[in-house]
Amino acid sequence: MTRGIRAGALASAAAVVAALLVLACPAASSAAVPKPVPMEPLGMAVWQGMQIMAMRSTPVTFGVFTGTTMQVVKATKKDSFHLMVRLTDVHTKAPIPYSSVWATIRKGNKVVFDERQWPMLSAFMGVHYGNNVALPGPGTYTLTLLIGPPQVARHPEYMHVWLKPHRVTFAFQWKPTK
Ligand SMILES: [Cu+2]
Repeated sequence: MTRGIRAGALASAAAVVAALLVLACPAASSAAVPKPVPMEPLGMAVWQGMQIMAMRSTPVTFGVFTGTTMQVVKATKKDSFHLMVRLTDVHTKAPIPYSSVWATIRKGNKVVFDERQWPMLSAFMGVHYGNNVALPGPGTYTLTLLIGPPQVARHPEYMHVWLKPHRVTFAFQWKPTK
């Protein structure tokens, strides 16, 4: 276990160096990189060393690439926010890809949103699972996230964790901005 953590610390240090390199690279600061979007946390939980962080930002237009075509999903006036779920290793802070995230939002007992979160790339956000969400109005909601086990080959340190689907629920407030 100690070995895994030490290796994790090394990976983390390497990630910091890589991030600094990206920041120092002039190409990375071109107009193609979007401006940071203000984000608000909706909830956070830890599952077997995986941090599950739900956040929202203003709705965004995104593209879903199928391998041959780019399907553009436009942000509409009906959208309340862009829901982002970030899965990271609590020890190394490395993002965890190859998982699946399903989001269900309820107002009381009524389901108002029930959709897959797309595995998503963002220059500002990094690897996350996201989708735009339209809520019926202001109020208190509950967000349930169903996190699927990453279906991928794993190095030994990840062979005994995240083997069954895991559900977390957060309560949050929504008040539309005018
Ligand atoms: Cu996103």
